[in-house]
Amino acid sequence: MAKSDWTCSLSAICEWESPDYEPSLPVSEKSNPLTRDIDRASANSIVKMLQACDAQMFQEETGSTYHKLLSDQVVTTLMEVAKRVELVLKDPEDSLVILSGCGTSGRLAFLITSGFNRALRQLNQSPVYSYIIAGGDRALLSSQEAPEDDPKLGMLSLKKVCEGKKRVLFIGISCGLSAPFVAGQLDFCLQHPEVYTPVLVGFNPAHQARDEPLPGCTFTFLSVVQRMQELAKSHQAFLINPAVGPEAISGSSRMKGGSATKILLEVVLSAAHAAAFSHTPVACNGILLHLRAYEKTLDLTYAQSEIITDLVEAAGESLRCGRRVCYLGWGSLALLGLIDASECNPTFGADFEDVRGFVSGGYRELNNKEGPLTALGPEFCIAHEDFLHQVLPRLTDKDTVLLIYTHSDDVGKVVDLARRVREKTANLHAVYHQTDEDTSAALQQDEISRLCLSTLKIAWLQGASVSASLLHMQWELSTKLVLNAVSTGAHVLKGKIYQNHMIDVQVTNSKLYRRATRLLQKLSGRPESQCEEALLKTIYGANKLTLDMTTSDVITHTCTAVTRTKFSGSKSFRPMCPRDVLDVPMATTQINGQPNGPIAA
Ligand code: S6P
Repeated sequence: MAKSDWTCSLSAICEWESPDYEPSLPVSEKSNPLTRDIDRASANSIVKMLQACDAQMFQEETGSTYHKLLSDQVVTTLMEVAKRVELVLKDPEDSLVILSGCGTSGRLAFLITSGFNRALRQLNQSPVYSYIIAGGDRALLSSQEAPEDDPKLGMLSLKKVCEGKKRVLFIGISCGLSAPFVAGQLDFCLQHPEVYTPVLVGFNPAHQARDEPLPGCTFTFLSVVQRMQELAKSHQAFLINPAVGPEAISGSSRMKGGSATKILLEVVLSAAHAAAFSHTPVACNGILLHLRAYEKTLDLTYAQSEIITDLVEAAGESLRCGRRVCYLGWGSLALLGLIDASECNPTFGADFEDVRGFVSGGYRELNNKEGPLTALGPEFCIAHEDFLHQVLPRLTDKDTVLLIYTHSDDVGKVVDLARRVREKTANLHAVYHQTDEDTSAALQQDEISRLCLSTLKIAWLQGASVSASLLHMQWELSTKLVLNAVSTGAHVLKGKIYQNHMIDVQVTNSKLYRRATRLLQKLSGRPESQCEEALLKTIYGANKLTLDMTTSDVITHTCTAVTRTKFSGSKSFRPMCPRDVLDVPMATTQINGQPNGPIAA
């Protein structure tokens, strides 16, 4: 990066912390000054911007209003929560640790609980972790944004999972401190302190929690947080809410929000396991070392930014010409592929076939509560066999395929699949993690590299200080960063982002409804009431709004929005383009001058 660019980005790194920067928005909804021009950037610059945004997760506290990931206050709370988990691990009878969330937060709850239950089984201990995702298991693989708005559903699903339990540590994840589903669960915990200890994970300061009334409830997310703050003084509730800076794509909490969730909860659960099973008491130093290991993960991953750029370019080209990107993965890395792919619909208005993930072993490997979901439709066919039957026959060089694996997977199987894909497309790439000492699969790896157009190989040091489980968690984070970059970068190149805002979004819950109204305001400069009116006209497909429409609540609006499809009649939804709803020319010089082309027809 040229020196002048650095100077510019260094000020941009901290700009969002100024009290004058988008003051009405919580951190999780602010637009990141680093990515203001991401829509006009080359693949190479996109990757650099994502790297700079991710690095903000580990920015030191500057004495500003924001606590950061490495702040004393955050580390202390992580230790306290780890000790609570340790108690459950030592006396698991009638106890549970529950991780719950909506969208990406629920998917990460699943990923993390699966990994730590597996670790318990390996130690011949019974599993104590359970996950809840709004909308049930289908939400692990597809966009289900509406259940997020239902506090009662959250409460009922928590009650159901905890039937008969005497002690529950409940960890609610809501990156924006905003999901009513999670607020309902936390409220329930606060009403039953004899059983439940609530923990909230999110990435806004407490006062920025959402204060919108919830239908049928006397509480808001903010009021729940305030009650928790009171109880936190006596360690009866815990708040883990460092600021990690605005997302690269405004509000896209699947990115840093998801990564930071994974980091924080793995740090907590790992410390608890070490204390319960390896005589290593929970200590500040251990927590900090683990956090720093994740910081190194970012460095090691982005050290490969040239190859990540190649992947973004290849995937972007596929999407631009209406073709697809496939992730073929093994083990938990494959799950990160499924998660990344599932997020492309709510973020970019993508069709499920645009970016699709497949896992070796299918639902057997996934081991989700509700079992195989294939009956729900092709979107839920996730095994490599499904790929071979449904996708492979139609693959061409215009499709991009990524193999995602580590040296501890069955590399022979990776070679077999690579050969079969190579017969149909040369556009094959590998994302591969290996320890520096391991050479066992060297020959097979050479063969894969020969078959692939590019190989992103990350070699990790496995010294005495790095356990196998830490290494695996680092591989997962690294894979998440690479896949987030590929899918985000590719959709940016396709023209699905305006400045750094999502513009092809279906307004399927109240958070998205509010965000859409704000975006219209920002881009048109018109008053809020006029923008909301324009949005409603689009939702109801009406030139004139009836009294019924204007007096309905937001949930009714979003339920109607769910039924709307794109006017083009294409498989996916119509871009929520401000030009369509306001009928005013947007900053057209910027849009039309882009290499990415116009944002909406
Ligand atoms: C965000 C993703 C969404 C969120 C969900 C929960 O990129 O598309 O599905 O994960 O809305 O958000 P939160 O703030 O409660 O974690």
